[in-house]
Amino acid sequence: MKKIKWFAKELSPNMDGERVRVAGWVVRTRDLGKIVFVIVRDSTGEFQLTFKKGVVSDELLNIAKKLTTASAIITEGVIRKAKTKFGFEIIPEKIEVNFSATPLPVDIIGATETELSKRIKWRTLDLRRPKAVAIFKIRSLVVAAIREFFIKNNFVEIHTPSIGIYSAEGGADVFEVKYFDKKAYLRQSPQLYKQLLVGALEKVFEISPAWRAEPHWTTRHLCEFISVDAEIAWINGIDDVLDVLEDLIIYTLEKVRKEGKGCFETLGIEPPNVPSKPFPRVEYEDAVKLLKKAGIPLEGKEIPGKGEEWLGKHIKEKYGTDAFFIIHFPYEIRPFYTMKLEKNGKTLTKSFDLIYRGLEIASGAQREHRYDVLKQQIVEKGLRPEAFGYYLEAFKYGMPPHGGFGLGLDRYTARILQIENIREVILYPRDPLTLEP
Ligand code: AMO
Repeated sequence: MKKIKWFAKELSPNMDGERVRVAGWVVRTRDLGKIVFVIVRDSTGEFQLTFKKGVVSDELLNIAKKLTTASAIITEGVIRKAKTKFGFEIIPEKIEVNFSATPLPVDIIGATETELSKRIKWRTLDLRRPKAVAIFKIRSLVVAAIREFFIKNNFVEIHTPSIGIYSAEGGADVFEVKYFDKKAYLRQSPQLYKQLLVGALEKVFEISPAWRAEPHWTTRHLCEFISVDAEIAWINGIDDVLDVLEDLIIYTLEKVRKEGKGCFETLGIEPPNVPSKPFPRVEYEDAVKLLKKAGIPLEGKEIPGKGEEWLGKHIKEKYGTDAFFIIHFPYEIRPFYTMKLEKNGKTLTKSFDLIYRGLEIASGAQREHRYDVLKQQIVEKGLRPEAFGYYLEAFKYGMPPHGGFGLGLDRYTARILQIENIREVILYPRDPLTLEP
């Protein structure tokens, strides 16, 4: 590939005398009359341009004097060893500038951070801060690790429709879209399609957006998120799925620790520890008992965010680990496609949630693969079998026992980075009030 420019992190004093093409955004200028120093930042670091009267043309010196913070600048020049904090400077021979307006709507230089909602509005500018860059480099690394893990383990990457007529996770929080003269929905997850595909491809994964019309305001729910979905055929029970999810978490955290070192340093935080297998498993009923004792009420039968947080601390104290599973949720609070588990006279499910650093980051189950039982469960949940058309019909033709999980990429990344609000790790978050930019 042709080199368009040198990145800041590639430059060094050892390149003394070399001609380079560099580019970035002006951080600040220091004008001493006959000499102007300009600090420039790109997505990898900073360097200094030195404009000295007599060394550079007067035309270049005059442009340097007018540079505003955040102006885009491309320079061709020569590297010289110098007593700067970089150990070198660049003497420009040619520059090209796209001047930035002033004042800037967000602070990209100072120590103070502009409030989040404003920074998101001005994301392009916000991303010129090294800390913001570090967040999205880690996010990119997490996705790379996830994809690498699945491919290494013989999963097939799939792309399934975002628009359809099925509502997989329950009707209330689904976005309706106009599809020519029909009513359609934005998918809440690729759930039903990944199940259909595991009926032939055996091990599949998808990394794609999902939409939930969640009207509530929290730091962990958004209307659009990236779901990492996996589905596996021929399983013997949820243990086979938990095993894959454990390996996925370990693989990603190991890679992030190794390759994300510089980013964690920029952010001033410790890279995450890698939990060891097996992650503790807590029965839903035991989790509920613990929460009751701690005085934390449930939301119906659902474990609330506060409960996950409390359980996270409890498990950390007891087992010293950041990750654990809650297993066997009641059938009442799991979707129709989940396989039931009759236990102690109660109808539970072969399901689980993965809690990491006090937050549910993934959820999954063994699915019901027997046509008659599946159809019955659709009816039990108050849904119409006809509404599931070809999805349901496919189960007449030899579906294997299968199971899988959906992992929220945004929540996982936020927790790796010890960030409370998932909006910080999403470039352009969508919540009930935010459609732009
Ligand atoms: P569930 O609805 O629990 O399960 O979602 C799976 C994971 O996706 C993330 N998540 C969200 N992230 C941000 N904002 C939201 N509004 C949001 N909703 C969910 C969470 C959650 O753990 N089909 C099943 C998965 C499966 O069984 O395979 C499903 O969608 O991290």
